Order: sequence, then structure tokens, then C-alpha cells
Amino acid sequence: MSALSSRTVSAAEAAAHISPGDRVGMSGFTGAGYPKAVPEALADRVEQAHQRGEEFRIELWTGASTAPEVDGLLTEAGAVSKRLPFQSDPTARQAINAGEIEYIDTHLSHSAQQAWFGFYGKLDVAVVEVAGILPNGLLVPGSSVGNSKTWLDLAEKVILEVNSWHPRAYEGFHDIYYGTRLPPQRMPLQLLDPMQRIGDPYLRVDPAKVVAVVQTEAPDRNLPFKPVDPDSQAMADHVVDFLHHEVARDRLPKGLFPLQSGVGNIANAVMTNLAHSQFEDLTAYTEVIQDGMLELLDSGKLAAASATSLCLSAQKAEHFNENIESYKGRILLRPQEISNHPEVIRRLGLIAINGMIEADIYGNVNSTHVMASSIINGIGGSGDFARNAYLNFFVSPSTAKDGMISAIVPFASHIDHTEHDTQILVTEQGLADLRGLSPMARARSIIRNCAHPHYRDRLQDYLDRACAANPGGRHTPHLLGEALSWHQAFQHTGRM
Ligand code: 0RQ
Repeated sequence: MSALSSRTVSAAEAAAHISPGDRVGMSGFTGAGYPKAVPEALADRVEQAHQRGEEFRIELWTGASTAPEVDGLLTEAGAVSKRLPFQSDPTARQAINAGEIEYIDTHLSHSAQQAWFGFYGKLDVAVVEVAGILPNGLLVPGSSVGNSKTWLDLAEKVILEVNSWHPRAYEGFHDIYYGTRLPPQRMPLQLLDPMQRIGDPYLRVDPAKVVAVVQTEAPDRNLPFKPVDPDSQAMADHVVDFLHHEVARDRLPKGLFPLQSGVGNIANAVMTNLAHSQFEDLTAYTEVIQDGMLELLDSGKLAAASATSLCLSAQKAEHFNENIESYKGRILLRPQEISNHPEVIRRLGLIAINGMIEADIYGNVNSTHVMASSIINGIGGSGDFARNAYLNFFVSPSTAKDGMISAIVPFASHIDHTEHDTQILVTEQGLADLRGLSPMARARSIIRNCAHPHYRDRLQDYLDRACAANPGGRHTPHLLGEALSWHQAFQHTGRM
């Protein structure tokens, strides 16, 4: 038993180390590896303080999304003043959109370095879940790494949760890079292959900072994915056909370049489809391993995958835990500043596939906001990957809300990925390859290939009239009074 384990206390005793106004960095990335007990105990503490009329709110920093046990409970308790860098919890989303929580929606490769730069202020407490503590004090991470290394390094106090639901065989699945430096001392990242190790298998922590250890045995969030429907199947087919087309033109090798696949049902369906394709010896350098990618590993099509977390359904998580040894050497989990590092993404030549909410006729992509104002999740890693990838795809059904909303609009109501960053748009209708096209040619291709037939003529009409109305502005012609009229129509009439 390690000296640290002797600091084991109850979750309530551990939570007592967190004070009002603290900045708290928790582990967790896409519902994996978040602390299971201390957040609940903290929520209780905050509720009791509020009942006594005392102010008690914290800033909550994580790797990415967590689960109802973290974002849900802490939001319900009114415990969160500020949240970064990503969330996808319905309760937290509502509070953010109601203006009750300040949300700093950040590129996921940026959050660690911006914390190091001091942009967010000093970190008071880290609450980090691990799979085990070695007798020498080294920490075995579990199903995600996220920002845990940075929070452990930066925080003044550390609380560890040791979750025995994570198999102890996780030892050897991680590569924790300890070479990050601040400018101008930074060195190139010598990562030349998706599965190359450049760090240690363990997280380190200064034992003097560890104020509490809590034992838990609780599963990750493990939400199910939507079954692959005809639309997601069609989108997945378009992506796979396009990759074959690129191989045939010698723009991609037969084993492709390393894949990245974003969060969400569509990205998951694309991975499932690749498992039935003819591609062999694929690799992945990605952020999350969802069910589809695990199936790709199981089918043998995918040789290996580097990521920062596992985001699996309950069924797949059980399958993974039972067969964990068979994945050793084929899955490597890294800190998110490395899994999403622009330098590595560009060097390896990634093929990035991410979901979108809407795209406009010129290819500006909105990944985050509904009708300009309400956030769904956040930009996550989509910007890290899209801008630096060899190829990027953005995928979405051509309509939302039973056809009342067109995902292709005259002007995107919020822009996360500009027309300069986006390459290939995919809906169930088809695929628009925008590489090397001028804005007008992009617009014609997007309208023809991606828009739903119900909206196609109106989009073409908008483009034609915008062109006619701007004799001196035919680079990206718009009708300023109409550019967002489709969104306004939806707000007023319930349909675009
Ligand atoms: O809402 O469930 O209430 O019906 O948005 O839409 O079609 O199920 O798509 O699950 O693939 O998610 C962009 C949100 C897509 C995701 C987004 C509504 C739609 C539904 C979800 P309902 P679908 P997906 C690396 C990559 C940003 C982060 C990222 C995302 C819900 O892909 O969060 O890429 N991306 N990270 O009805 C109004 C529209 C809409 C719309 C869809 N045009 N208007 N609502 N919806 N289109 C990984 C990480 O960073 C962690």
C-alpha cells in the first residue's frame, strides 16, 4: 500500500478541502474518467451553505464533458460560476444558455497551455480519478487522460479518487508527456507515428499536495449511441466512397492516413461503416474512441488508435473491460494537449471527420450554436483537427427538427470553422468537395450536392439574387437584409 492510500477519507471529508471561490480542475473527458464521489459530496456541501444563506460557487475546469454526477449535480446545486473548456450536459447547457454559468468554450488543445500561461488564474484544487496508485506514488490513469496531468501539476491541493471499476490492467495504456515547456523554451514534439510513445505510462503527483484519497467503484457515464439509421448510413457511404476515390487518384495511400472522428452519432456511424469497407491496416490519431472505432479495432481493419479518452456505451465499456488485455499496445491514451496537438495533426496528415449543426453556402461551419444564441456542446477538438488535418469532413443530416430546419443556410448563424478551414461537407444528400474552389463554385457545389431538395431552389435563388445585387461584390455575394432571414423565419414560424 502506498503512503498516499493511507490518506483515504470519505468523499465528504475530501470535499471539505474545496472552498467557496476555488478554481477546481477535475479529470474527465467525454464521460470517461471523471470523479464519481467528490463532486456529489461537494454539491451537498454547497446546497447546505446556500441554505444557510452563504455564497458558495466554484470555477469548474475539466478535460471535456463529464456526466450528470459532475456537471448535472454541481449545476443543480448552483455550485458553478464558470465552466471550461467543454461540456455536453443538458442541465449545465440550460444554465449556460440562461446566463447563470459563464462558459469559456475553448479549443481542447488550448486549455492546458492557457492554464499554464496563467490566462485563467491560479488553480486551487485538482480532483482526479485514477485506476490505481502504485506503492511508489505513481498514478495509473483510467479511461481518460484529458487535462489530468496539467491539473495535478498546477493545483495547490490534490484529491485523488481511486475507482476500482477501472481494470487494474489499464497500466501500460497511457503515454503522459512531461516535456511541455512554455515559450520560448518549447521543443518540437518528436511524435512521428500515431502509436509512438514519447512519455511515461503514469501520472505523477507531488505527494505533499495530496490532501485526500477517496475509494470508489462506479462506472463511467456510458451513454448509448443512436442506432445507424438510413441517413447516417448514407453519409457514412459518401465518406467511404470519397476515400476510395482519393486512393484511386493517388492522393491517399491504401491504408489511408490516421483517422480522427469527433463526438456524436454521425461520426460514430462513419466509423462503423469503415469496419465494413475494404480498407485495411488503418490507424487513428484522435481524441475519443467511441463504439464505432472499437468495432473497427475488433474487426482488425484498424490496427491501432491513439486518443485521450474512451467514450463507450455501457455494453461496449463492459466488453472493453473484460477484454482489456487484447487492446494493450493497440490503444494509447495521451493528454489532450498531445492528442489534439496542431503540430502532430499536421505532421501525421490526419483525416478528420466531425459533426456540424449547419453550414452556409460558402462553407462556413457552425458546430456549436442553435439559431446563433444557444450553445449545444462546444467547439471541442473539432477546430484543432479540422484546421490542421490533411483532409477534413463535416457531416450532418441536411435537415433538422423533422425537416423544419435546413442545415445548409444562406449564412451560418455562428461560425466555428471558416470557409478557409473547411474542405468536404457531407449530408445524406451527397458530398461537396470544396478543395481548390472559389466561393461561388463552393456555393454551387454545396447547394447542388448537400442541400435537401426542399430547400435547394431557394438557396440557389438567394445566391442568384445576391450576385445580381452586388455587381462590385461577387466574391462572396450576400443580401445583408436576408442573410439570417431563414433563422428569423424559424424563430417566428417554427420553420425555415
Ligand atoms: O438535437 O437530440 O434534441 O434532436 O442537435 O444532432 O444530428 O444527433 O448529431 O450527435 O452528431 O451531434 C454538432 C452537436 C452534432 C456534435 C454536434 C440538433 C439535433 C439534435 C444533435 P436533439 P445529431 P450529433 C471532437 C469533436 C462539436 C464538438 C466536436 C458536436 C442535436 O458533433 O457537439 O465536433 N460537435 N468535437 O436535432 C437546430 C440545426 C441542428 C440542430 C442538429 N441546424 N438546428 N438543431 N441539431 N442540427 C470530440 C470532442 O471535442 C470532445
